[in-house]
Order: sequence, then structure tokens, then C-alpha cells
Amino acid sequence: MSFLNESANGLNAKVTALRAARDNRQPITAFSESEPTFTLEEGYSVQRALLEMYLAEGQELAGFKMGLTSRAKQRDVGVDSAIHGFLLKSQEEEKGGTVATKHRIHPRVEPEVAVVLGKTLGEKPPTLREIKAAIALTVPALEILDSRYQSFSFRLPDVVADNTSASGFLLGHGDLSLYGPELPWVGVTMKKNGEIIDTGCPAAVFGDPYLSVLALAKEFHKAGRVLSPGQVILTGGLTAAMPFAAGDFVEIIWPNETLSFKAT
Ligand code: OOG
Ligand code: MG
Repeated sequence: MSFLNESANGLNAKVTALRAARDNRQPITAFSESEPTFTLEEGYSVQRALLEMYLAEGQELAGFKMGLTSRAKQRDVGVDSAIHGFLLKSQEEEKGGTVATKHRIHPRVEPEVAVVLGKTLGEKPPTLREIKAAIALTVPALEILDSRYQSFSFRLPDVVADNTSASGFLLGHGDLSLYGPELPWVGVTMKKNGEIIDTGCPAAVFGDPYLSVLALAKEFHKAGRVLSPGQVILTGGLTAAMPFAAGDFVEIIWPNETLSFKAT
């Protein structure tokens, strides 16, 4: 067997292992534990193969997410560089509804700023001005994470392969663009069962969450990919992610909107 075939098989084995971990709620050991040479590039190849598998099954792409864009998040998981993943339409949760834990392993929630694009990005090297002009909506959001690795323990290539722990997302409709240049300093409070667990503000994300969209668009441009109108982009958690379990009531409070759910 040629070296190329072996690495292609290694990729398929990883896709299958991650899929099985998710479907059976049986976390696996991070690949880099037994394969210290597993690279970030290979991690992204696994992620692309996962996306292709879901699309082939009829799932639809909702957009993309940036991850580990704040120091709080980097400290949380012990990894120190930003990454990106994809979001599927089936992962969207409803505002004011419930979030199921039964098909998840060890879910966590984090507050984020989300944007919805009105224009294509990535065809040429983007600037911050073009990013701002391409954004149709800026809204409060929350992301549900669920690592397919034991104890949420992984290195950078592992978490990239696992689609950056993506599991669900919820978008609000409160317009955050009305805060203009002050958006980075708008405060967010995260509560569980009425108790404040964490507070933060969008400045935690690269100083300005639009810089996170810029970073993603630059990556896409380099890779010859585009971001399209209608796509959602999560710009990254503002605080460490908060674990939750069935029965918990979670609230993420912004000045102009509260996102909440009951975990079932
Ligand atoms: C990785 C996912 C990171 C974010 O917003 O920083 C992420 C993880 O924390 O498991 O979604
Ligand atoms: Mg996130």
C-alpha cells in the first residue's frame, strides 16, 4: 500500500471514529495521544471530510464558526491559537425553547456575537471595512459545544478534526450593530439556575468581534474558499464555556436581549 493510501485511510478512520463517538455518546481519546505527529493541516482535512459526509447525507450548511478567539477560551482548553469550523442547519436551536442533552456527551454553553452575511467574502483579500460592509446582521448568540474527546481534552489538530467541538447554536434577534463602535464594551452575563457564572464583553474576542470575521475571511481567501450571503458566523466564545446538564436553566443576558433555554 502506498504512503498516500495509508494517510487517506487514516483520515477515513478518524472521520468514522468521530462520527461513532457522537452517535454513540462514547468519547474517544484524542488522536494526538497515540499519534503525536498528527498535524493541524490533517485536522482540517478530517474536518472537511466530516462536512462532505454530512452534506452527502442531505444536511445543509448554515455557516461557520471561529473558535479560541479569546484568552478566556484559550485558557479553558489549554490551546492558544484561533481555529475555525462549520455549522449545520440542523444544529440551530430555537430561542426560548429547550436544549436536549440526551444526544450529547458533556455539553457546554458559551456566549458569542454572531453575524449574518449579506455579501460574499473571500474572493479577494478582505479589509475590515469590507467585512463591516458585508455584514447584514449582528446579533447575540450562544454556542453549544460538545467534544467527542474524553474530558474535553485535546490538542489543536484534534479539536480542529472534531469540527471545533461544534454541537449547536442559537441566534437572537436583538440588533447589536446599534452599539456601533462601542460594541466591544457591551456587557454580557451568563447565569445557570439564576446564579451568575460568568460575565464578559465582545472585546474579549480579538478586541473586536468583527476582527474575528476578518480573520476567517482571510483564511478562506487563502484557501480559495468563499463565505456566502445568508451564512451565519459565530465569532468565538467571550467567556470560558459553562457545562450544563438536564434540568438546568441557562440565561445569557445582553442589554437588549436575553437568550435562555431549559436543558432537557
Ligand atoms: C473548542 C471550541 C472553541 C470558541 O468559541 O472558542 C469555540 C472548545 O472549547 O472545545 O467554539
Ligand atoms: Mg464557540
